[in-house]
Amino acid sequence: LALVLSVFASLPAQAATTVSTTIVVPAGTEYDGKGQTFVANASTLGDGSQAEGQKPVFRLEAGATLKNVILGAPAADGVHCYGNCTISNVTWQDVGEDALTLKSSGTVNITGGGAYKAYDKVFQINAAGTINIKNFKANDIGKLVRQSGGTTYQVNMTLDSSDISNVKDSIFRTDSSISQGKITNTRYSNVPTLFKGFAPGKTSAS
Ligand code: ADA
Ligand code: CA
Ligand code: CA
Ligand code: CA
Repeated sequence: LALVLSVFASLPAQAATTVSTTIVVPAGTEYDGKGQTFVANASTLGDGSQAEGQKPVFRLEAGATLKNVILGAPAADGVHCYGNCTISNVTWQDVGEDALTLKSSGTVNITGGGAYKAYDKVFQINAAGTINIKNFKANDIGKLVRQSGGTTYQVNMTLDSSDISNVKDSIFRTDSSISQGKITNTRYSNVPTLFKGFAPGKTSAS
């Protein structure tokens, strides 16, 4: 057994795949990363700093699914969703400018996985829609979900059965009086504010 274990221990970890051109997941299809780690080519997609205008590592067209992916550093602008998308078991080890952006209206369902080391935002919502986050972990982040600053469309945000720690700002943040936030069955540690900017009656936590 010791010999078998030592042979496994000496195998190199699988190298990360460097993505130089955004991987497009066509409408209605599924991309299974099978647990591989992907990193951005810093000079073509972005260095994962707070500079705006970086490109995503993955672009999901309407109805696409991304699963079993690890994003390493740099992660540039992460994942962009154009309409409905499903994100399953995706881990951002070191969020870049942000982790995922809803670019056009739809529902984003995120199940499993996690996000770490986000200087500012994890999920950025740039269009009306819904984001449902379940069985997720986040640690060392600015905000978990941010509706684009100053926008007034409706975004419905839910967080369930998750574990959120070491947050600088808040879990859900909006400037829209019609957006809603709901948190259920979630553990927090060192989270100064759950909700920021919501109108009275638009939030609940249980
Ligand atoms: C900032 C910026 C927006 C948009 C957003 C994003 O909020 O003001 O214009 O670029 O980041 O999608 O990263
Ligand atoms: Ca940004
Ligand atoms: Ca980071
Ligand atoms: Ca961004």
